[in-house]
Amino acid sequence: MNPEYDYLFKLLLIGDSGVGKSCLLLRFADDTYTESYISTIGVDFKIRTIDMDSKTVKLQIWDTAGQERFRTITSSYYRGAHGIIIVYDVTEQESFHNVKQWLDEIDRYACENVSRLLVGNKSDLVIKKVVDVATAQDLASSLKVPFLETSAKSSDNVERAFLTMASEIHKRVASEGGGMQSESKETRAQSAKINSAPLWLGGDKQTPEASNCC
Ligand SMILES: Nc1nc2c(ncn2[C@@H]2O[C@H](COP(=O)(O)OP(=O)(O)OP(=O)(O)O)[C@@H](O)[C@H]2O)c(=O)[nH]1
Ligand SMILES: [Mg+2]
Repeated sequence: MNPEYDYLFKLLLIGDSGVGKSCLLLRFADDTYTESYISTIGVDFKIRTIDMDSKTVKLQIWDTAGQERFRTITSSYYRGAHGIIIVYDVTEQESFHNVKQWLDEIDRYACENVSRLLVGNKSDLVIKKVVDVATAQDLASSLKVPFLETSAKSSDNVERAFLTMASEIHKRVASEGGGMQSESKETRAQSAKINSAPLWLGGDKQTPEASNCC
């Protein structure tokens, strides 16, 4: 046995369409960025392995479509997630307003002890900014959720956001006394399905079972 990692953490990115979820993942996993907007269809994922406290942590990061029509597919990924990042766009008030609805989705579909992180993306668009830091911080504090503003475009805080999430999960795992060291059969099956068909269309019977709680 020669495991490539000590921990496998499954993260999920959620939030309104166009807030920059895919760009954040692209920046974190591949250190690239594109201005062109290709809306995510269903779900996709990327992997990045990091070192944390002398441990190798494999982050399997699921990127979901923000569009309403994919909600049935995307909600089936909540339950397997150890951490969920809720993203809004600092230049779109509506996307911040909808954070509460995304949190309700987490309450409905995710594990009770899932780690959460609030992220306000597009912080580089200073002039167009309409959601101020203090308002977002107040919401995050009231929810006891860590909060960061990021820019997938400039890279600002992107690394920090994902590492904060990983660290939160690590702390929780340590306090709970273990778990997550190995990839479950279900995860492998789920990954294999996505690998063979990275872009999903709605109503597909391949939607993974939502039974395996993190
Ligand atoms: N200025 C700026 N633009 C960004 C940033 N992040 C993303 N964008 C732009 O916002 C648009 C949407 O980005 P995506 O990452 O595709 O948005 P998404 O949240 O994945 O959208 P869905 O897949 O439809 O849910 C693209 O045109 C990006 O170039 C950022 O940090 N700054
Ligand atoms: Mg996307």
